Amino acid sequence: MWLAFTQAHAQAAEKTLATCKNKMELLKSVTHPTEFWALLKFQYGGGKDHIMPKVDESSLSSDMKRCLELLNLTSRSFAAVIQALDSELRPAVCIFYLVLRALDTLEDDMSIPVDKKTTLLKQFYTYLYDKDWRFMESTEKDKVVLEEFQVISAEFRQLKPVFQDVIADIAKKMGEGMTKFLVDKVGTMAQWDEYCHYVAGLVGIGLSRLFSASGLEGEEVGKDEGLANSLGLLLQKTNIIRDYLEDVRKGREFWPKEAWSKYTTELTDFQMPRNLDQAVPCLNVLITNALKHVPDVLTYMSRIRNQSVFNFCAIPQTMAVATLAACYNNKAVFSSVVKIRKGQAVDLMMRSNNMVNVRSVFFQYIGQICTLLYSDPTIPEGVTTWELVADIRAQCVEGLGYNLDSGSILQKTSVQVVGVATVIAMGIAYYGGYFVS
Ligand code: D3A
Repeated sequence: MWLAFTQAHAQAAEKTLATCKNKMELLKSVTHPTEFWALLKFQYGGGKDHIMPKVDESSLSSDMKRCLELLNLTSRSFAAVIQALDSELRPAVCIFYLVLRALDTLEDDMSIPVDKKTTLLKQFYTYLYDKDWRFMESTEKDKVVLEEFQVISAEFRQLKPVFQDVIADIAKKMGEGMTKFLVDKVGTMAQWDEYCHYVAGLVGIGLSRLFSASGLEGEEVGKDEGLANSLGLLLQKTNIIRDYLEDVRKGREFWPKEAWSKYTTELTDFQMPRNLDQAVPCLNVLITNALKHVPDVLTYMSRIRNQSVFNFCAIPQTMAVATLAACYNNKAVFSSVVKIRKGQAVDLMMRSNNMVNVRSVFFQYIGQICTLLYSDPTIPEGVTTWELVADIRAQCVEGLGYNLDSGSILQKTSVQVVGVATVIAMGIAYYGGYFVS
């Protein structure tokens, strides 16, 4: 009774807090009409239920229910997107996510000596078949996934063998790969790609294989590892760029030395206001490098046929491109964490539902970088960025023209004319000397 009373109060307090938070978010977006409208539609117009439908959990085993709770504990927003996947994929992706979260928690835990951690990471995939394995010594925020690993591994063993094989194979390769970067930091740009491949590219590859194995996507999606890898690299590089401050404060370095050593002798120096003139060009170089994965992402997304898989893949990608646009040439990366507004995030979620909308999101946010470059020709490293963003925008527009379902020649032609005109204008501005690094 007492418990019920306090639980009811806690729930009421949580609801009130959430309502206040929602109102605050609405206020933040009040000067951005599209976002304001998106927030209203999402909260009150059924948008939320459309993207994140409520799932009936009554038929699930108690272990699976606990896995869903763990998923919600470790990533509330992502949990909703995973639960919106069609039923064949939902449990497999949920377990894959928790297994990866456990591996990641081991990798991040600085309290585990390197020798012990190396063994744990390399052996990790075998623990999926060991009903007794769990790890009680972690000091990390998400340690619960290691402490309750028996529940996760029990559900793993309930999955279809084809799903089990994909998850175990990726966990094996990822654990092995992570050990290469336990002592040595990321040096060259090639090593940056290699590190991001182990921690996120392999996720893209594994998920793509799960999509195909479920029958919801064709074989091609699971077989093209290059494209799937690019999805992971764009996400991981975006996180690494955005989280500069948080990481250096925790004594971690994920920015590649080959890039930052051209501007400073210590990566930590970028935090100091007097070094911003060196920090920002390096930031721009890394963002340009991350944006190189965008063409692959567009090709990958254009192959996805199932609506729930499409939303699941597109939401993180549109958010990543919006984050990169917010970080570009932005000194704030070195003094705080640059985040997109909730209104913006909701607008992105609602527009991550088909290829035409995804292309228009990419076009818009890459356009934000173009506008910056256009308005300030002295932006450091701007010329290389310019060449790339012009290409990406052309690809977005080209795709838009050919994917318009209504198919009127006039419509397609007008989109192409606007696209070509934009690219020509960019070219004239560039070669006319408006952009100098
Ligand atoms: C590359 O992995 C994919 C993917 O490949 C085909 C498809 C969808 C999602 C992911 C990927 C992912 O997305 C998250 C991520 C970043 C780095 C690794 N991952 C990852 C780990 C495990 C799985 C899938 Cl199963 C992106 C992410 O975590 N977020 C946080 C929540 C955000 C979206 C981005 C949503 C929000 O509301 O803020």
